[in-house]
Amino acid sequence: MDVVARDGVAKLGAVLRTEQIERVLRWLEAREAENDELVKDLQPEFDVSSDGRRRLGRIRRLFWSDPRFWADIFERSRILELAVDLAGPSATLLFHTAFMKPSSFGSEVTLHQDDGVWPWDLPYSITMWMALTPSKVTNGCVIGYPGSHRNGPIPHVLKDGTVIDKRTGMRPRSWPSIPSSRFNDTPVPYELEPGEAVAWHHYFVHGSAENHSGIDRKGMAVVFTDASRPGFHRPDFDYAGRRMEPLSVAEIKALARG
Ligand SMILES: O=C(O)CCC(=O)C(=O)O
Repeated sequence: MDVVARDGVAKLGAVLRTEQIERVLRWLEAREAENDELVKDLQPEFDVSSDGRRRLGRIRRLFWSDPRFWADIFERSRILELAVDLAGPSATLLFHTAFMKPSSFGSEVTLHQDDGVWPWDLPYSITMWMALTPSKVTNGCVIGYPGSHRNGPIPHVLKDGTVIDKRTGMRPRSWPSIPSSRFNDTPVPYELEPGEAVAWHHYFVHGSAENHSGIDRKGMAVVFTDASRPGFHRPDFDYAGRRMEPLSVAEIKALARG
């Protein structure tokens, strides 16, 4: 897609239908209701309020935890068609993560390039982020800097200022990020209605603010890589040391057909 090549980011319009959004929200609510032992496999991160209330902030590996459910959602929505449009016919699913940002105490996602927080080099990848609730400035929508992908990788640092070198194997205790002082202007907000999506390049600098509103801001991100690019090496293990199972669009369609 030309806009992603030019700006590093593009709004995609509606990707999920109302019925699909409702099914996905129910699936996520079921995970929220599960005990820690069941949800552990989804590598959860929690947000905690000042008075000690705890809610899911992020869960990973959604597709691989329930392939038939997700293959059906992907095939009946515009996800697969857009993946091929944006990453080419060799589009391969690497990650599927829900970002739950609960009302009142949903935490910030600090500025980063997706490439900067991945422990591998992927020659070309795109992230498609889909809103499951209204996603607005008031409840912490995705924000970013159009054009920030043009100069390639930017050094990422940990909270203590340590610069991350992904080639030495990255398992940082805190999430690496790009200091906001690097930018003179304020980031652009990407406000979305439920079902709408925004896609970005792996060098696009983005993040999101805390959610102090009374409305949850739920969204999910899928990352597709172009497995046909020279230099592509299939990643073996994810952040948690778990074996990865990248899936081509054809494999996802086959799963949907059962
Ligand atoms: O959901 C968010 O607030 C941020 C998502 C994000 O940074 C990502 O998908 O890389």
